[in-house]
Amino acid sequence: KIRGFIFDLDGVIVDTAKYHYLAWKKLANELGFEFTPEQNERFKGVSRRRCLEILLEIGNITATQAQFDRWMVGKNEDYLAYVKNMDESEILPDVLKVLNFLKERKIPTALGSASKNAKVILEKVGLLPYFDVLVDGNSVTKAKPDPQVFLIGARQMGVDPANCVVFEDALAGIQAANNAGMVSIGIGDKELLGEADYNFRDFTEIDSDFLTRLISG
Ligand code: B16
Ligand code: MG
Repeated sequence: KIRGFIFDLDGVIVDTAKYHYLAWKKLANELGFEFTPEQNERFKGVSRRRCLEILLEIGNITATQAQFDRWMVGKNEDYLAYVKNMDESEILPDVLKVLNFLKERKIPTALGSASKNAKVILEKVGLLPYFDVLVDGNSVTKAKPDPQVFLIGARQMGVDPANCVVFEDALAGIQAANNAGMVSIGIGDKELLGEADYNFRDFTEIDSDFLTRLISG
C-alpha cells in the first residue's frame, strides 16, 4: 500500500536538463572543446560537482582548485539565467493531474532532487504548494544511487520507505529508489530505466486507475 509519493525534479516535473546542457556546453566551448547532448545524458541526476569532474574528463582538462570552483559558480550563474525565465508553462504534461489527484486525497508528497536549485525552480513554476517535504542537493551528503535523498524524504513525510513510490528519469535515481526499498517508477526511456518496477514514457500515460491501485495496494 503506497502512503507517500516522491518526485525527482529535473526530467520528471520540468525539463531543466536542456538548460543544464546549454550551461555546460557554454563552459566546454570556452575551454575549447565540444559537449554533445549524448554526453549530457551522463549528467542526469548527478551532482553539480560530479558533472564538472566528468566534463573536465571529457575535455581532458586538469584544473586547479580555484579554477574548478570558479567554473562551478559560472556554470550555475548561466543556468540560473535560464531558470529566471521559467514559468508554469514548463511543467511537463499531466504532472499537475497527478499532483492534484494526491492533493485532493491529502496524500503526502516529497521532492527528492540532487539539485541545489530545486526550491527556486518549484517557486518559478508555481508548484511549491504541492509538496509537503523538500529534499534537495542542499540536504544530502550522498548522491543517487545512494538511497539517502529518498529515505530522508520518507522520514520527513512520516511514511515507511516500503510504503513510498518514487518517480525518476535517471537510472541512478531508479537504483536509489530500489536501494531504499521503495516502489520505483521510470519516467522516460524504458530501455535506459529497465530496473524500474514500472515504466511510463511520461505522466500522460499514468491514469487515476493506476494511482488508485497504488494507494489501495
Ligand atoms: P544543480 P534531479 C539533478 O536534478 C540534475 O538531473 C543534474 O543534471 C544536475 O547536475 C543536478 O540536479 C544538480 O543540479 O546544479 O541545480 O544543483 O534530476 O536530481 O532533480
Ligand atoms: Mg532527474
